[in-house]
Amino acid sequence: MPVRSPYPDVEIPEISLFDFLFTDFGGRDAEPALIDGGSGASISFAELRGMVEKIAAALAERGIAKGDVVGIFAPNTPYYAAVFHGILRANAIVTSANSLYSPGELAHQLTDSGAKLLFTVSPFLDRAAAAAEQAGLPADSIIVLDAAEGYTSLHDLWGTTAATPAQDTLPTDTAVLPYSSGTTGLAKGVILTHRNLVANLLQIQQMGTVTGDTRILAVLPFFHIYGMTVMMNQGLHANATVITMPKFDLPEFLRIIADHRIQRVYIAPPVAVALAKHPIVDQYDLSCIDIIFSGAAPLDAELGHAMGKRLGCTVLQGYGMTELSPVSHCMPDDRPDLDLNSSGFALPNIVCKLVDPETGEEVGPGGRGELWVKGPNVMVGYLNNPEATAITLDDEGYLHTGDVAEVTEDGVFSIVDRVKELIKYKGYQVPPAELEALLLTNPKIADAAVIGVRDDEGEEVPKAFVVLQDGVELSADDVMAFVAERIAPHKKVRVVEFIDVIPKSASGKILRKDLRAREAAK
Ligand code: AYL
Repeated sequence: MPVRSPYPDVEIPEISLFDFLFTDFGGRDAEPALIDGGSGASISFAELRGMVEKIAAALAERGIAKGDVVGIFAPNTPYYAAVFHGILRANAIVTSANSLYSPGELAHQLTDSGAKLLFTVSPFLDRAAAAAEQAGLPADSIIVLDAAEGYTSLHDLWGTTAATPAQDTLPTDTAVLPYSSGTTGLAKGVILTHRNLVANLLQIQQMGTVTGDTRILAVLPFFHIYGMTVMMNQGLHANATVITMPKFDLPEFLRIIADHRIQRVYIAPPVAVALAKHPIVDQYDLSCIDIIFSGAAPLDAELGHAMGKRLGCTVLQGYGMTELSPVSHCMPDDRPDLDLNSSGFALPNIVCKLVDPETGEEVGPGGRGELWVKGPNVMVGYLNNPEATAITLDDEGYLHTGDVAEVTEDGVFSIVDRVKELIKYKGYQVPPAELEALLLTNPKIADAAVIGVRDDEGEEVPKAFVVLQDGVELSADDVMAFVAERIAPHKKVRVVEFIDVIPKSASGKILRKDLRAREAAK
């Protein structure tokens, strides 16, 4: 029997994300919507709406129209939100790129998504310009949020006299194309509609207590769906204040929490290690924190409890996936008593199945199975990739997550394993297929396979099994350096083992299971 959310369904209004977020600020029009944690500069809700409309007008003036894709390659700042919603207000689509991307990785996303323009910041210009060139975009298709000689800046856009275009967006139109490798293969554009994003905000709202008085820290990046939905858009929806940080730095993170009296901090598990253990934490007054919410990778309950005890706050865990807009399960604010190893209940409007990956049979409470999720937050599919869509979404509308879960009689879900090939390093996706393809471009490497293994601290890290060509010499360090030079730092290969042959099935598929068994036997 499918497991339904224990919460009553919420009604999803048939409106655009702009109308959902920018129609009524609950009287908080002049209050800060976003504050730059570093400088303290803030943008009010009314100012943000004005910027969004200006950016939409300027984009329309440049020929951006309904269905066009515009990239954002930038760290978290208040302007990120202005650009993001400006693009949507122009009836266009946002593709958000990882700030750590190399030019090659960014070029792939720009080409694959068909982006016509790219917003970035001057410190990223070298990579952005190289990527734009590789993707065949003209140099004047780059707009910088700050300022750079020879480039159009956001400041220039404020000068537009063009009218804001009519809103021509349907709830079923694509809003964003974040990239995810899903259960297999390379990173793909995940088609999330306005309705998907509006639905997930309403579903999340039922679980939490975020109000206009809440100050949320946004250190997790807005380019990733966690930061985008749970920090940026949830903050706007609740008329709360979002304090942005461009990148994680422990002392600055602690200072911003203390100075801005942050009540709600969203993290991925590696931050919990620092908060539970690092001595510097004691130097700051963090009594303002009510809730720390962890997602994106499994949180160790013992570590979570240690962090909660040290900071005197509630610790909650949630589960999600880019393809789910992203949250499908979480511990609600009023149930910190739930097992912290769990990811809580299914959100409203969600139905789940647990399915034994071997037999295809549904399993009930007490059993383990692959988690299948159905609900209004489930993606439409992968961009230009019907094959990947077909293996992920079934005819009944269930998304096959590739994660293995258990559920209690009370409907509390715990993620206990993964059957997909994806590796998560510090909460970020590392697609093994991408590393394997990259390794094979080295002429000294005959074959390669990559799986996730645990390092001494229990962190999941990519390990490469490498078969060398006959008679060549290549050290493990050489292999790691070869990869590191070509990709974002979170995708680095961190362990290398040379091997005679990669185990493969008759059809040539890498038998990752055998490699995992080989690791386990060590
Ligand atoms: P993606 N426990 C175990 N694994 C998890 C968890 C968790 N709590 N959360 C996410 N994952 C893994 O697309 C899992 O393998 O989205 C899942 O398929 O980068 C994969 O990460 C998805 O990776 C929130 C808000 C979680 C956001 C998110 C994370 C979205 C990460 C909970 O409340």
